[in-house]
Amino acid sequence: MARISILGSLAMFTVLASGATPAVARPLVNGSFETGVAYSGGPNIFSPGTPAPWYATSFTPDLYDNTSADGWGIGGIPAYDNMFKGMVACDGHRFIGFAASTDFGGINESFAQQTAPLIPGNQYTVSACIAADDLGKAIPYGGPYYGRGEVNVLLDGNFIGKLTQNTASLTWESRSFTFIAPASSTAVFEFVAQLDPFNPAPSSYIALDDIQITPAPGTLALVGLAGLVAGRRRTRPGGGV
Ligand SMILES: [Ca+2]
Repeated sequence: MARISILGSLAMFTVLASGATPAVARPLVNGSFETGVAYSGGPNIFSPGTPAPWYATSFTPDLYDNTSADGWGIGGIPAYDNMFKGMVACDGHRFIGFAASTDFGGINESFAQQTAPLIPGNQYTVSACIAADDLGKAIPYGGPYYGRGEVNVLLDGNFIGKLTQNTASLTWESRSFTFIAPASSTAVFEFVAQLDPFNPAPSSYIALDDIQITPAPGTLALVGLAGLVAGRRRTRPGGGV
């Protein structure tokens, strides 16, 4: 009986693991900003350029579009002294730019998205391409931006991790961190521009692209196996299965 039970458990485990595949799909969408209208009336620095399901949560993040079809082109933002001029998207042809500045009393531009539900207790990795234009541009618009700022990532308003600052100007670099999904969450992820933590002129204009939230490989399998072990332990006192 015991042998049959173990085999049955393994079979059930396999079914659970394969049947639950859709639940571990990546919850975030449009993390590369490739789809959706950013500027219905043409690029405007006073309007947020966050294509759905992204939305701005503070001031007006800017969308860049290397095709110039919907956003600031490869020439950069003219009013910002050609901010990110010549910058090719890290992935696809669009990316977002946003600022942290000591000007205007201090601003931290930000944007957010409510993703598909998270699985409580599961580990996820947040990753992105990050870049900074630290050439001292956009003086009338919160500049000059000399910093290489960071990006704080919030889940439901709570800090879960940081995309750390660049080590070079105008260069895409990969950043990531992991977090454990809480027991309860509305799955609202917010990305908030931060000042350069080390530069005495800390105002920073930062770009992000290819944002991904990826379930950790094997996390579900571990959860399933733990559940089966717990289940077997519970059955033992009941009489020999
Ligand atoms: Ca992109």
